[in-house]
Amino acid sequence: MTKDNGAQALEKARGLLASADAVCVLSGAGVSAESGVPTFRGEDGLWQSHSPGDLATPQAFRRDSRLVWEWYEWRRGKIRGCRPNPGHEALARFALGTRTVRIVTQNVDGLHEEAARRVAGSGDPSPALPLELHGSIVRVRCTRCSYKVPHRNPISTATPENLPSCPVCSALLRPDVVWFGESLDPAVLAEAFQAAQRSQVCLVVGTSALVQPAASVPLVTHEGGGYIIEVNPTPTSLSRLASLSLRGASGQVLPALLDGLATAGT
Ligand code: BV8
Ligand code: ZN
Repeated sequence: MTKDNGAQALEKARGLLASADAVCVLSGAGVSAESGVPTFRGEDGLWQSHSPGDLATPQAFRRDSRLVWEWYEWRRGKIRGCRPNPGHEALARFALGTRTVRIVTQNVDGLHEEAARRVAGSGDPSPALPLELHGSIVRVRCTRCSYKVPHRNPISTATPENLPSCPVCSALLRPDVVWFGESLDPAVLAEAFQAAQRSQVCLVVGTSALVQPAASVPLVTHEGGGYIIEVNPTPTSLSRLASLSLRGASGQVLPALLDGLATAGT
C-alpha cells in the first residue's frame, strides 16, 4: 500500500487503471465539495449543525414534514447555484471513453449526471450516468403512489399547506432520497455490487466510507482480488485496504489521474 502524494503514486494508479478490464467508481460528498456543495462530516459539514436523525429519516418527516422540507429546500437552493467541477468532468470523460467504467455515487446533488450530459454534448451520455445509491435531491416522489419526477424549482416551505402535493393522488410529495433507516432500491444496489464484482479496480473518491451499504461496494472489488485506489485529502476507514491513497482534492487529482486514460477493456 503506497501512501504518496507524488507523481510516483499517480503513475502507479494510472497503470492499475489502464490495465483494468473494468473499473467501478464510488463517489461521495467530497467530489462535490469543490463545486460548493457542503459535505456531511467535514468541519463545516451538514452534520455539524444538524443531526441526521432530526432531518434525514422517515420519522423526522412524519414528525415535522415542513421542517424537513425546509432543510432540503435550503440544500436544493445551495445546489441550484453549483456546477460540476473538473473532478466530475474527468470522471465523465473517463466513463464516456469506454463502456467498462461504472460510476456509483452516494451523492444526491445530480452533478455527476450534469457532467455526463455536458461532456457528452450531442453524444450518448449514458455510460457516464451514475447509479444513484441514495437517490436525488433534485427529484421528488409521492409518499403514497408511484409518482416521481425531476424537480429543481424552489419549493415554498412557509406553511404545511404550501408543501408540494401529488398531482395524481394529492398525497404529500417528498425528496426522492434514501433516508437513514430506509432501504436502498434493491435493483440499484445489486447493480452497484455487480459492477464492483466485475471490476479489477474500485476508485473511491471523496467519501468517509462510513455509510452502509454504500461503503461495502469497494469491499466487493477487494474481496474479488481487485485493487482499491482512494482519492481523499484525509485518511478514511477504507485507507487500510487501499493499494494507493492519493492525498489531494478530487478536482485536481482526477483530471491528472484519468485524462488520456482508457481501460484495457475499451
Ligand atoms: C439501510 C441521502 C437497511 C439523504 C444519505 C441504525 C438504524 C438504521 C440504520 C442503521 C443503524 N445503524 C447503521 C445503520 C445503517 C445506516 C448507516 O450506515 N449509518 C451510518 C451513519 C452508521 N444506513 C442506512 O440507514 C441505509 N439504509 O441500512 O437500510 C436498514 C433498514 C432499516 C433498519 C436498519 C437497516 C441508508 C443510508 C442512506 C442515508 N442517506 N443521504 C440526504 O443526503 O439528505 S447518506 C449521506 O451520507 C449522503 O448520501 C452522503 O453521500 C453519505 C456518505 O457521506 P459521504 O459522501 O462520505 O460524505 P462525508 O461528508 O461523510 O465525507 C466526505 C469525504 O470527502 C471526507 O472523507 C473528506 O475528507 C472528503 N473530501 C472533502 N473534500 C474533498 C474530499 N475528497 C476529495 N476531494 C475534496 N475536495
Ligand atoms: Zn401520489
